[in-house]
Amino acid sequence: MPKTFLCLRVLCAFLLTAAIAPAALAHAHLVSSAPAANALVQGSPQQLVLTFTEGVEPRFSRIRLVGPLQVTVPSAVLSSDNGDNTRLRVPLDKALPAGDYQVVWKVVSVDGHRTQGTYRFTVK
Ligand SMILES: [Cu+2]
Repeated sequence: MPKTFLCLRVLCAFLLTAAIAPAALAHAHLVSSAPAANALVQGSPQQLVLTFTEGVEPRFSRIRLVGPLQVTVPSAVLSSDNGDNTRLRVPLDKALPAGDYQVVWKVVSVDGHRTQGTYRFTVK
C-alpha cells in the first residue's frame, strides 16, 4: 500500500472525528453544583442546584440522593432556575441528617440527549 494512501486514510479519520466532536460537546454536562462536589456542609442544605453546559428538560430529568436518608426527587419538584434552563433547582423539604450523600443525576438536554453522572457531598 502506498504510504500517501495510508496517510490520507488517517487524515480522513481525523477529520471525521473532528466533525463529530462538536455534537458530543453539545450534551448537557454538569458544570457546577451547590453544595459543590466533595463539599463538607455545616447542617442540611435547603436545596440542591445543578448547573449544566446546556439547557435541560426538568420533566424528563431525575435527581436521586443516596445517603442515610434515601431521597428520590420526583421530576415535578425539579424546576429550572428563573427561566435559566441550564440550572436545575431541587428544593429539599426534609432536613438531611448528617452523613455522606451521593447525588445521582440523569438529565435530558433540550436537544434530546441523555447524560448522567454522580457526585458526593457530606453533611456535618
Ligand atoms: Cu447533545
